[in-house]
Amino acid sequence: TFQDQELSAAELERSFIAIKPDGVQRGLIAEIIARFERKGYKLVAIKLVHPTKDFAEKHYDDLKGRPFFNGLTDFLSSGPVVAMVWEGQGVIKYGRKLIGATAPLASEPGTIRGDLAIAVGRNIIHGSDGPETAKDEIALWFKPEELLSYKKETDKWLYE
Ligand code: IDP
Ligand code: MG
Repeated sequence: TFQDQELSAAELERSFIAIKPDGVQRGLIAEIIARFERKGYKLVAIKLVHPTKDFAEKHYDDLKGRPFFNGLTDFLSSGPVVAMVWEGQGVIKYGRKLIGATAPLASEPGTIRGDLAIAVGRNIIHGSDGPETAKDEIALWFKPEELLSYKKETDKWLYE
């Protein structure tokens, strides 16, 4: 029924989203979280982490060999990061839309990077780019017990 509907598989889709050290230093944590929250996505895990260089290299494993890899992993491990898992229908793909293009100057206004950043190496936020990377990144950053499944009263006003 409307009152006690089960969440569908689509509504349980999850993405790994991280506010990088520049976003934390610039005081953009609340601003970024608010955009995912207002869309209707559900926060199911969050913590402040200072990643090691080794951990940053694991996170960006697919970019090993790129000329910016060393600078990128130095940067990710340069300070606290807000690591999060957001849940909801289409959150992986739509999360990338909320974030904007990799290069902030190519990001549309209205996106997080478009509104809040300039340089590609200081683009303030990370988001999983597909179901497989989402699964891998969530497993890398979080223990299973750190992910919370819960109902919100507003779920029934977000999904039909
Ligand atoms: P994404 O963060 O939009 O998924 P990726 O291609 O996965 O972009 O690259 C990961 C991160 O590496 C980017 O967010 C950006 O910070 C950095 N990066 C990507 N391309 C370049 C580049 O050409 N120069 C410097 N940094 C880059
Ligand atoms: Mg990426």
